Amino acid sequence: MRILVLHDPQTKLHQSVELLGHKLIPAHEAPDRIDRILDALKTASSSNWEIREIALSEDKPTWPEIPPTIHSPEYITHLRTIFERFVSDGIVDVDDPDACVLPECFPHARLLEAVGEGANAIREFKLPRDPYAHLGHYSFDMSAGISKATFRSVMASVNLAIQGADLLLQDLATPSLVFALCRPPGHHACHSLAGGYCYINNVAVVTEYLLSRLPPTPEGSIPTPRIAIFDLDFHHGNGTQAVFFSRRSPAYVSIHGEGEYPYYTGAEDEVGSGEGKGFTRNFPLPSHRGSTKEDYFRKLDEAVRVIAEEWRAEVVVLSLGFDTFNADPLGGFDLGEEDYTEMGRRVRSLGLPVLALLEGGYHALLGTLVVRFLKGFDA
Ligand code: SP5
Ligand code: ZN
Repeated sequence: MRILVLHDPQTKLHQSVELLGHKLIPAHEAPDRIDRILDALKTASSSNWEIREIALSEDKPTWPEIPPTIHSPEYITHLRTIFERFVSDGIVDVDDPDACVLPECFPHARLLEAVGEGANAIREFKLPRDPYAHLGHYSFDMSAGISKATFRSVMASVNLAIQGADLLLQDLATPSLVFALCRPPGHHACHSLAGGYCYINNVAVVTEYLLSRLPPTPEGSIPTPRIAIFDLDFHHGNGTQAVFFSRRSPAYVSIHGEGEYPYYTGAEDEVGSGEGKGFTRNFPLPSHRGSTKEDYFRKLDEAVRVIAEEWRAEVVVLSLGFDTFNADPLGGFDLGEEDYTEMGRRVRSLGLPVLALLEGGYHALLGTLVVRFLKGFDA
């Protein structure tokens, strides 16, 4: 079994803050997450996996292309320029290492009630001139602040995913796992919205990339290569679901905390639309002591069955979050350290090439959980 772990130190440049309850704190999604994982992998020093450093080039024209089906060009421009705009407008001091700009007003759908039929008929919010408003225009919560280095880390993160895809494509016949230590994560990011620590939807971008490079599948009712996105983060991947909701490939399946962040998506009756109907599946599960590990593994088996038997997927893209751990500060099912070995084993049982991208996971034992998962995958 070939297991490759990819990382880029530039993913650690980004640092943000978040509002948790009544406090503005350094974001749980912090740079040391990557070091925790690398340290644990090196300590475990198995000969079964190779750790490879990838460097996003200084040469910006070589940075990954983001398909307009996944993110709008104006949204990408916003991510790239908004911090500098705050600096050039004299709002932020360029030498302040902690400077991180956050939204303060969101274009909520019900605001249209105040402007009557005219605006309702247009059904869109025009981008305001004031840069303060841009952050709210392009985010759905306050957990995706932008600092000087954010865009560089965001590009390094999606670049890791693309490099991972290239490595997987080099040898599709050999069962293998490529795990890109993406940071920031991606699965909450929508077409023109950041949120939940996410800016670019890494999984969505890399899935489009894989689809454009895999040979077409001749047989079956789904004409494109069959990719399944398997979202194992504790939180529902609202962004990934949204961008692929009306498509058959990729199909999307998620197991996530019921009634948890991002609160408004991920119900069982969200199953896709149009020709994509039946190619989105959601398995919400009560968090912590509201469900047992047996409940979790039943859902996991059902999701594995859907991927293998209903969709007959050929490649799996894994949104791999570790905030399902019972002691995670932002999530948690009834899962202990040892359960990640079993999780890895069951994903491995699909017998398919897997490209895994890091999503959440905020406990100090993050590195241990990753090692356990890889050991299970390798077993
Ligand atoms: C990628 C990812 O995992 N993003 C998650 C962002 C979650 N941010 C909001 C967290 C709200 C937590 N609710 C309190 C739970 C206390 N047990
Ligand atoms: Zn999460």
